[in-house]
Amino acid sequence: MLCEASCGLAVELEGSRVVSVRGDRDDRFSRGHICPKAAAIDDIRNDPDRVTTPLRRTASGWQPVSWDSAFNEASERLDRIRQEHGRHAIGLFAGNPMAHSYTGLFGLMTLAATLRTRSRFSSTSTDQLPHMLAGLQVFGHQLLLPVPDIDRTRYFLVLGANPVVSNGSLMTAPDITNRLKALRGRGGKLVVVDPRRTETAALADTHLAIRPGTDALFLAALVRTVFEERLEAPGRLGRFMRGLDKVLEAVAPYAPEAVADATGIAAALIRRVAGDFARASSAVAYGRVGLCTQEFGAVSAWLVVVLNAITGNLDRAGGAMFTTPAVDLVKLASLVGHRGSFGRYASRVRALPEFGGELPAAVLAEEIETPGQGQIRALITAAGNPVLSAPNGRRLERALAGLDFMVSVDLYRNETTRFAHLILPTSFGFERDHYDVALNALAVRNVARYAPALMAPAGDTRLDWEVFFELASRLDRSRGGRWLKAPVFQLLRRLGPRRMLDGLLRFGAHGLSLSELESRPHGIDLGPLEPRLPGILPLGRIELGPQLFLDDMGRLRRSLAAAPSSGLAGGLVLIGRRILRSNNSRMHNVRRLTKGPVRCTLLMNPLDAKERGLVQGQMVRITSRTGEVVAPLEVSDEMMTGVVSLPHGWGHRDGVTLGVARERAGVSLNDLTDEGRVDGLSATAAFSGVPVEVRGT
Ligand SMILES: Nc1nc2c(c(=O)[nH]1)N[C@H]1C(S)=C(S)[C@@H](COP(=O)(O)OP(=O)(O)OC[C@H]3O[C@@H](n4cnc5c(=O)[nH]c(N)nc54)[C@H](O)[C@@H]3O)O[C@H]1N2
Ligand SMILES: Nc1nc2c(c(=O)[nH]1)N[C@H]1C(S)=C(S)[C@@H](COP(=O)(O)OP(=O)(O)OC[C@H]3O[C@@H](n4cnc5c(=O)[nH]c(N)nc54)[C@H](O)[C@@H]3O)O[C@H]1N2
Ligand SMILES: [Mo]
Repeated sequence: MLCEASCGLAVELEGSRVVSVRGDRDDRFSRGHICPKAAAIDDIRNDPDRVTTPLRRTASGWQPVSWDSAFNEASERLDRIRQEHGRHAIGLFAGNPMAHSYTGLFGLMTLAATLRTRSRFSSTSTDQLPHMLAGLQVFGHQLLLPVPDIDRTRYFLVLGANPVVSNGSLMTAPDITNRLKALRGRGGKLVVVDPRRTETAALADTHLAIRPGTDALFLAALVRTVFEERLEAPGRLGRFMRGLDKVLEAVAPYAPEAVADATGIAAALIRRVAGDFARASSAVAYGRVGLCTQEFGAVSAWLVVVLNAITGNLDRAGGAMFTTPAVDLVKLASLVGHRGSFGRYASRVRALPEFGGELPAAVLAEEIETPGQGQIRALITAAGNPVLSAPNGRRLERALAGLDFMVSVDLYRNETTRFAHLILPTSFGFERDHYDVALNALAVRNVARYAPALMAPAGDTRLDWEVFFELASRLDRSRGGRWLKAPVFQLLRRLGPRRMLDGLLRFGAHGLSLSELESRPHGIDLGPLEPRLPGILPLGRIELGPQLFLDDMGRLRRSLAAAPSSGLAGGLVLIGRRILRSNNSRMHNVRRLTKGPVRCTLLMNPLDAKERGLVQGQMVRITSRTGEVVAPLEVSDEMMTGVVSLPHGWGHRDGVTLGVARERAGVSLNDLTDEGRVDGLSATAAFSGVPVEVRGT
């Protein structure tokens, strides 16, 4: 519902009032586990600051308006802008919560299809895009994302992820901590590669502190070492793999000795990890946000796949496996010939590449600001808060203020939606039924669970999909009803999301139905992950050395040549972190979660603090190319020297209606991140490794 672990909840109701939310002990997948965020679902639902009626921004403040007049105004103004400036003048930004609502996704797809704009954005390009690009290029589909089989592996190599806090990502695994403990309990090894000794690293056999942004060098050295020591053993899938020779050539410059200084990891350690990984009876490398959001994010994501593949750990128990989901989006998309896309066109101002019909979030501000044909003049945000979640939020904020028209489909008047002319408030949590189309397909076991809506949408709110559908229909109508004639939308309109879901379940590999799922509220365990290759490969082959990635290795070589020879050049670089009692920017108005110690602090190694004459608890000024913030300092040897960390999603500003969040507003990491720093291949925001200065105040 709001988190990727998708734990089963037991909700006790009195009428339509929620009395308690607990972990569902009978749940077939999560077995009773939950984290503090589960109980907060109902706090958000009942939050007095929540917007529960459509709001219109006027010269004299925000006024409630009827849905009909809101829809009329939105569709008329959007339509006028489209007529005057063309369809690309309307932008659409979809945030992370949409990935957690199947009905919302259906609605969003419909709206996007009606708008037919190139100015589409989402949190994908601040998150998992590198993995999707690797999936598209290597396996032939952007949604073919292998999941680490953590319950059976003997060696788990984690790069740039902190699942003990994040609850796992692109790896749906409730109660991850116990799963990691079980891995060690059966004699397996956990190795964590992270500039910070995280909560996950604290559970590991080995923590390797890596210089931010250098994972591609480290991974290339691992791959090279596997070849050099003749440990490569692709196994049964070898005959479907292409390009192994090109990979070998591409990693040639990266001997462990050549990357040790730049990565901060000793050559002997790199050799040991390569040897142990390749020799383990099963092993899996896994990288997440820290791996993706850096200047070599795509190459890093690709090398993770390569490492798993050449050691025979792709598609085998204990390795990197594909799920057999009850709703199979890959199969469905392949059926209509849709595998995903990359670089079909480029952004107008900076010429960064399209991915899956979207442009990178890093160009949103400039596309709004820069005059010319295709300039974005109107924006729809759908469950997104890019002012806090996209790089250089301050610039974006100024850009939003200059839009001709903006409409936000959201729960709150927050840092982003306060710039909207209209806020269209939607349902949340228990107010809508739930089947996790995306996350059941990324779970460490094959599972399926459906939860019915427990109550009607609060106040005058509507279901997300209804709002998107209505907006799409009105915009389409003014265009003569052309776009929504496509069979899939006709079907959606006729059947509604629930029956559509039922159809998808029946069409899926397990032939389930919605009524079957409804009769089993604790979910259905469809067993451990099974080998699926080559059967599900759209092109019948594994392209281990896609030209796109090979070409980008030239850039990596140049970065190595330019790297300071002794690791540190004296300056500090900034990375992000996540906090258990928080979820991006959207849970800070829940007192149950924000009480206790102040969590929006800058972490710094004691040596760096001493060198600057800084002490625990004092306020420090952090400056980057794009901005400056002041935050309390937390001195901690968790951090490697030369690296500081600030959590993202904070910095609740004036003009928002978030009473609780404002009490402890914190500062926004993305006032410091730089929209100019992107992964040179995928254009994912490179949040990691921003050069900063830190001084006392
Ligand atoms: N409690 C909580 N849970 C969440 C979220 C949340 O905000 N709060 N957000 C949800 C979302 S949207 C997602 S996508 C997932 C993300 O899930 P994860 O990726 O597991 O979460 P992060 O904590 O961002 O982990 C990234 C790690 O990368 C490290 N890192 C930073 N730069 C580098 C680098 O250059 N190299 C390496 N190797 N490591 C680096 C950071 O120190 C951090 O420990 O979490 C989800 N779950
Ligand atoms: N520096 C840095 N920046 C990052 C990251 C990082 O690690 N470091 N992580 C990135 C990642 S992984 C992600 S996914 C993005 C997340 O970025 P966003 O998706 O932009 O941010 P969220 O905080 O998840 O904001 C969600 C918005 O949706 C609203 N909302 C919540 N639930 C619903 C709902 O059910 N319906 C509707 N209509 N609205 C809803 C909330 O009020 C909020 O406005 O942030 C990215 N930004
Ligand atoms: Mo994310």
